[in-house]
Amino acid sequence: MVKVVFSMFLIISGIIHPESTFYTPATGLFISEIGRFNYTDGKITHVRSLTNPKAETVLSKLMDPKGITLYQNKLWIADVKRLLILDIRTNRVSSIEGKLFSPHPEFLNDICQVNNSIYVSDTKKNVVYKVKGGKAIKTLSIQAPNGISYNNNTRNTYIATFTKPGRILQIKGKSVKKIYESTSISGADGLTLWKQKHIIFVSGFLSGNILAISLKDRRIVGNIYGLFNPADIFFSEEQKILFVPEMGKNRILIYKVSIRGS
Ligand SMILES: [Ca+2]
Ligand SMILES: [Ca+2]
Repeated sequence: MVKVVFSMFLIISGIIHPESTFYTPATGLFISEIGRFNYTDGKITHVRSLTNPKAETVLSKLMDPKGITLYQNKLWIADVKRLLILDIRTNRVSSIEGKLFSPHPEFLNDICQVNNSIYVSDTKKNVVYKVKGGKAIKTLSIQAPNGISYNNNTRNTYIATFTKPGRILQIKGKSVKKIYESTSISGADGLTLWKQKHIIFVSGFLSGNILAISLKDRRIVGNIYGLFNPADIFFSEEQKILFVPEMGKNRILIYKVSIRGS
């Protein structure tokens, strides 16, 4: 039986209420920082190198930024009721404001690229939007959607729900299938794939843990316990590193991930 093993690699502290992480070896690590809730002190922090980590602010005066993703050299940021789009080469910023959403957004949470468009979950509105041509239109109705992740090999979209018990849904076209539901994960938040190994990682914001689940037989193949509000996790398949924004402890935990057995 396969077992996923996590070993601590690096801790980046002094990040105030981090929600989401995005990393590539070429760009380094981006982090969304909420700061204080309901104050416009949110920001995007960039850590260029993991071997010599220094936190630099690349965008400030946001409200409570959450999900981030890089698409076409632009960092897409879900900031409560609008999307911000930061060109990481020019630092130019544009936005898609709430009035361009149908229906009007309440609590935008996570973002991911699905083919040539961007999908955004809204945890309070119970919808997932599809962004195209500068507008965001409802594409799915789902209870409390939080983390969203796309597998471009299998064309499945995965959504974690911020519910008790937590759930993982698998979506293809208009078909929504519940593939995991358990009290061992509560308030599911981030979701990230290890495509090559058919493994999905999910964080429990309320249960304070991370599970690695096999997509083949839906068994738990690894876990991390004892976390304080882990939010939107990110797995770098190239580097086999898992990034965990531990919101309740104002830090990012970074683990090397390996697999035992077959
Ligand atoms: Ca804030
Ligand atoms: Ca989230």
